Amino acid sequence: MNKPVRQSDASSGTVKAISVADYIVERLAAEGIEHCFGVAGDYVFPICDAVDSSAKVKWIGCSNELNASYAADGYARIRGAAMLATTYGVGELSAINGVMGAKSERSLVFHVVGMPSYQNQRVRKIAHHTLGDGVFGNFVALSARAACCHAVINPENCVVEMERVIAEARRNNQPAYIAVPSDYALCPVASADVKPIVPRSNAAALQKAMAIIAERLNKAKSVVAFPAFTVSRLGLHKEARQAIEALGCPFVTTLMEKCMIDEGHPQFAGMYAGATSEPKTRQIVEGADVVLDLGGVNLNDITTAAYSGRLDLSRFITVGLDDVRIGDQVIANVRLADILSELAKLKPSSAPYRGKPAGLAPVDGKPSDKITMAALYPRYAAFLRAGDTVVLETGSSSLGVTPTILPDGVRVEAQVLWGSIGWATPAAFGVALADPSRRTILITGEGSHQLTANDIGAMGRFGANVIVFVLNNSGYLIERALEENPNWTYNDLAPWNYAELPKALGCADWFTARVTTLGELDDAMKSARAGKSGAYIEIMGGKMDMPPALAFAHGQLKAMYGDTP
Ligand SMILES: Cc1ncc(C[n+]2csc(CCOP(=O)(O)OP(=O)(O)O)c2C)c(N)n1
Ligand SMILES: [Mg+2]
Repeated sequence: MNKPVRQSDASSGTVKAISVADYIVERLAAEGIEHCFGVAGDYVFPICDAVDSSAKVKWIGCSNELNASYAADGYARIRGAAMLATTYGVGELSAINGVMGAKSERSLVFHVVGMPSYQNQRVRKIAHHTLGDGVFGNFVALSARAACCHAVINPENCVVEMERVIAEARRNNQPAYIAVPSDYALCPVASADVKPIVPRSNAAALQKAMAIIAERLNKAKSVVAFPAFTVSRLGLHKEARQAIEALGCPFVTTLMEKCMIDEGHPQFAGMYAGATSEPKTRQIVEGADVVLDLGGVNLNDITTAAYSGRLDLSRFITVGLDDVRIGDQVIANVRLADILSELAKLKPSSAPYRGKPAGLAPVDGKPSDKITMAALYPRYAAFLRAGDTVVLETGSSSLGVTPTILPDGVRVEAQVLWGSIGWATPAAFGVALADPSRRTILITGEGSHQLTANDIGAMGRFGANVIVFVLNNSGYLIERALEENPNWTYNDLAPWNYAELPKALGCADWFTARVTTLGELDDAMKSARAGKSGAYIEIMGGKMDMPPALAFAHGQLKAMYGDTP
């Protein structure tokens, strides 16, 4: 693959080397990428042309680069990697929030940016999309910080640099930034004899790590497994489940790992969220002799319900993507996938844990009742089924859905740590394109949706048949709850007619509804499920009607933000 493929030019009968731009697209296609999200621009035309003429990668134009970066993040979570193409300065800077979010949440986005030509850079021409100072490195420095590695490509370094950044991005499962001057992009790529670098464990380090882990597990009176969101990003769901089944111990998840392993699994001991956990779950985690952290769980303010848990980190065995940490001892050069497969070979020392899987919450309320949050969340659980992928937005909805037990076979994606509102709408688009065999369900608040709703149009254009639920509760409810005073005007919004957006944005065949009663909601859910095209349901909720987890946070403001000094 790395030997530049030769293309024959039928008209002249000659054989010429593939261009840098074509090589980059081909090489990324070999990483399993079939779509490129982006916005065109002159400096990036060679990359756009290479995508448009590629038989392997399809151009997916988004309304803006921020949306494209979120869509690429969603795609990468399902496919393992995504491609994002933006133009110099103005384009790449708009994408930075989304790329940085992918870095934070460990999602592998290849961000390819077209730069002004080498010739113009060399003579410091004053060019558009610059500060007018003849300096061309300003934005490379910024975009590179949003990635875990970067390369500025020329025809000679292209083959080697692509292997380096691909390997490094895979090692960290984080974005790579690839900048290409527009004239270099059209040059023939120089061949180089390199092979893809696949990150592997060092055999001796793996053996050492496993010996220490096995000893700790054998001595422990109680073990709990904590599979982390990184397991999902690396597509290691099955391997993590097999490891946990071999160990026989209970496992818990935080809301970042919602449904990563079925919640109906007999070893599932509930969702851990500090003091808001079920008492039994809390006891299993906080009382465990060993907490086996598989992938590096992120114990932040959201996942620990305002740091309300009592976790003793000295009892943690943390298996990272590349190392294992036990107390102060670190064993480097071991890969998570290899540890999981070694753990799957262990034998449980006692009978496996068997929890009582909690059933779905009952669906209550009369058809004529107004929609309350107490009635809404069990309805989502009843609506969802195996084969659905739910994309959850930051806001009251995510705090309502995550504590609700969902059916087996449902996958959930949320941007809990980075928490940039507007993410979920384009991310759902990327998720839907990444795996059309599953149904993608977007659950968002209307305030978040206002940031990126324009790419509902792209969903329609590219046939992504997402079912969209928009909770319209007259503003930023989560923010109202996170303050003493819920009535600050900055938490109010322009009152859009959300249910009319799909039509205005070109989704002519979508089912749309605005629902105010439970009966209307139930009917709309049935119609959305029955249809093959996309669907868009605007749910009218109460201005201060919030799920219990948010009400809890409202009482914990000092713990979350610190006291007034
Ligand atoms: C990019 C960005 N800007 C601002 C915020 C702060 N913020 C967090 S949640 C939120 C409001 C969400 O409101 P909505 O989507 O309507 O959900 P609700 O809580 O009302 O259900 C805001 C503004 C953020 N997280 N990200
Ligand atoms: Mg709202």
